[in-house]
This record gives sequence, structure tokens and C-alpha cells, in this order.
Amino acid sequence: MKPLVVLPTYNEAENIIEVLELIRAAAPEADVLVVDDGSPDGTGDMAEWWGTDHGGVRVLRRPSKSGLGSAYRAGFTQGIADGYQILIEMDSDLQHDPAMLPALIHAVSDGADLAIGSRYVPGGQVPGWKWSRRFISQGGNRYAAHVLGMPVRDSTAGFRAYSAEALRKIDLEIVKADGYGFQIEMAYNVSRNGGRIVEVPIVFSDRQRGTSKMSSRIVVEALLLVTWWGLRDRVLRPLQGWARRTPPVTS
Ligand SMILES: Nc1nc2c(ncn2[C@@H]2O[C@H](COP(=O)(O)OP(=O)(O)OP(=O)(O)O)[C@@H](O)[C@H]2O)c(=O)[nH]1
Ligand SMILES: [Mg+2]
Repeated sequence: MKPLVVLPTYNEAENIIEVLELIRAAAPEADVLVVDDGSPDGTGDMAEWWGTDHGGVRVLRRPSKSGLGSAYRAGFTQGIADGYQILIEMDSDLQHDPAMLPALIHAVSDGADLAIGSRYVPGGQVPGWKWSRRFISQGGNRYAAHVLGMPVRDSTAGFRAYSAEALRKIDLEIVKADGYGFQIEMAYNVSRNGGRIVEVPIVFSDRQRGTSKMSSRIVVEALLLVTWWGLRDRVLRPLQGWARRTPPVTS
């Protein structure tokens, strides 16, 4: 099964070359599609130069910063059209250790529809996080699992591999969320389609170079969306079904 690593980038000039080198060393069979949103620091050009020298790297250039979820949707659509059988999500800031790529690829080759690099299964770690950040992240994950009835410990994690078959069953046009919400929405879609999700323990380290694009808007978006999906699928839809099955009272 041929894997494609989709790397979204926005101003990652300080990281991109090292990331590409480490991916090639860890998973030489994988190609890379960099989805760059017009990074003013020249990340897109650097990736293209590296690809010209080493092969196996393409750059999908978009004119302006349009969000992480939208970058992955574009990358997956391209990768599926190009015939890749495993599509991998990975950050370009070295918080996701490329050395874990073989484990994720192996899990999908072995039959999983989605393999999540998980911080919250035994062996997973977030060294350097203050207890408060861990509490919010783990609490958010528990809330999502509970509200959506989805037995996944780390559905917000962004280091993961999908089978192309599982992605083809998802209408990417109607996936709207962007950050953590996007990760949860994709896992939820795989789970609702009957897909097999496995979690592989990873160590998620802090960003060493470059700046974060994370914002509180992304956290709020995820919280509101999870609450809405839970209401829609576990309260409103069952109620509609019940109303349809109940014959009208005639007197
Ligand atoms: N193409 C594209 N890439 C993005 C966008 N926003 C973020 N990224 C990339 O997505 C990856 C994750 O973004 P980060 O800002 O590191 O988010 P994070 O890892 O959740 O947050 P930190 O822990 O603070 O680093 C990085 O490779 C970014 O360059 C965007 O709008 N478009
Ligand atoms: Mg990051």
C-alpha cells in the first residue's frame, strides 16, 4: 500500500527541511504532499527545492491561509485522485516524531481504517505540558468520546493515518471544522461508517521553532461542534425516528 504524507504548512521555514529529511529517513517508501498556504517566509519554495533534489515531494500551493482542516481536505482529495492507498496527517513543526510513521503505516496496512497517534493510551506522553493544559486536552477528549459515543482516547490528535478506502466513504466537501474539530469530525465519520480505529502511543513534544497558529477560536469551535453532533445524532434523530414509528392518535 503506497503511503502519502500530507504536510500542511504556514510559515514553517525553520522546520520544513528537517521534517522532510526525517520523513524520508523513517519512511522512504512514502511520498509527501506539502499543502502550503502562501507562506510569506518561503516554506513552499523550500519544500519544492528539496523535492527537486530528492524526489517524492510535491507542493500544493494555495493563495492564502485557509485553515488546517481545509488544507487536509485539499491534500486528501489530491492524494486519493493520485491513487495513494494510505493518507497520513502530520504537522510540519516536529511535534510529531517522523520515527512513528512506520507504526501508523503498519497499522493501516494491517487492516485499520484509521490509526491515531495517541497521547492518551498507555505509552503515550505529553512531556513538558503543565497539568492545566493536559487537563483541558484530556477533558475535551473525554467529553467528545462521551457525547459522541466513540471509544477513542485521543480524537483531537493530528498525527494519524487513514486508509484511502475509509476516506472515500467520507464526503470531504461537507466536513467543515478546522482545527481540533476537524480531527474529531474525521474520526467520528470513520467510526459512524463502521471503520476500525486503532490508537498507537506517541510522544507529543513541544514546538521548538517557529510560531503556533493555534487559537482559542479553534477550541471553542470543537466544543460547540461536538455538542451539536451529539444532540443531532443521539437525541434529535432518535426522536424523529420514534415520532415516525408512533402512529398518530385518532379519536
Ligand atoms: N496550509 C496550512 N497549514 C496550517 C494552517 N494553520 C496551521 N497550519 C500548519 O498545521 C500544523 C499545525 O499547526 P500548529 O500551529 O503547530 O498547531 P498545534 O500543533 O496544534 O499547536 P502548537 O502546539 O501550539 O504548535 C503546522 O504544520 C502548521 O504550519 C493553515 O491555515 N494552512
Ligand atoms: Mg504545532
